[in-house]
Amino acid sequence: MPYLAKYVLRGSRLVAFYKRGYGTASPFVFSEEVRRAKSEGKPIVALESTIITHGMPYPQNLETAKQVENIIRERGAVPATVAILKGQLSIGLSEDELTYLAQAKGVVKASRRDLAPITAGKLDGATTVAGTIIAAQLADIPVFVTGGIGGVHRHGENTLDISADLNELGRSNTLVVCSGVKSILDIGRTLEYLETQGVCVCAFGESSDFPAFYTARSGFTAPHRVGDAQQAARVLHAARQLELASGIVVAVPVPQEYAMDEKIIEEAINSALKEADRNGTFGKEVTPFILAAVARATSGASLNANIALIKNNAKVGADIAVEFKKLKN
Ligand code: PSU
Ligand code: MN
Repeated sequence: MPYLAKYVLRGSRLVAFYKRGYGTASPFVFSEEVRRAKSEGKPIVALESTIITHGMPYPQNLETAKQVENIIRERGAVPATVAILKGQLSIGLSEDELTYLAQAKGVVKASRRDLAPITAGKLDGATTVAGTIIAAQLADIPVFVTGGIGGVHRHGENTLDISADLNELGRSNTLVVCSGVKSILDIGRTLEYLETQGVCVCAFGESSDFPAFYTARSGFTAPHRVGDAQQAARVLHAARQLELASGIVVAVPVPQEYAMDEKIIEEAINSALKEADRNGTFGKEVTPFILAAVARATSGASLNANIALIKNNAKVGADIAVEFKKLKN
């Protein structure tokens, strides 16, 4: 159920005061650009920040973050990168804030369980898919773009290493555009878990194949398919009318020219997983460790694929946000 909020300008930041909920102060601030977009009723696209701090090295992380934001603007929507800065949940970052985050040391990877301690401790936090969905829900931003979502890890049936992204998707009405899940994860079990959570998974485009991030096909078929942004927006609209309160994944395959060779990526992932095992890497460190090891093993080719797919996802997400706005009016 939406909060009833009264917005007040505090400096250059817009602060909301709630009539319901805990206390009266808003749990988040908008950037000036996002505040204006909100008041003008423009489409907004949420973006995560773990991909900046833990998913890509500097300076590619900063360049990509800025390019992704610009792609969204060019297509008629407004980007809202989410992060926690000195304990303040921030929806929309200035260029200075993005630059700071891309180089800052000690930024905490922020999933649902981490949000309160980061806020209370006035720390910097980079929101994961789960953390960003929570912010998008608070600020009523229906569309969110990222590269890949977390999932059930290989051997997750024993380790129980299952990303909180999946549960968050299950309890939010956000539409997340991504390129599927990486084959560092157990894709079959991830899809099963999403089904249990009631998440509507749609392949985007001509094919029903569920993409595997670096490659267009995972060998699994998505339960649904949307041909274009308008169709995706219609699914989002219908889900809201039905008050499902469970999320939607729109899985967009990596552009063909940047797709990686399946054998090469599989070998790189297998050796990265063994390295992680030898080092005793576990918990929240696993995903960032494997991403970096795979980038090293493929001499940066995986990073190029990652950059290409997130830019393409930004186009799709912006188009969905624009189409969804038309349906709402
Ligand atoms: N997959 C990627 N790049 C990423 C992540 C996943 O290809 O940067 C990040 C996202 O922020 C995602 C998080 O929400 O990792 C999942 O981490 P975990 O498995 O610890 O929940
Ligand atoms: Mn995990």
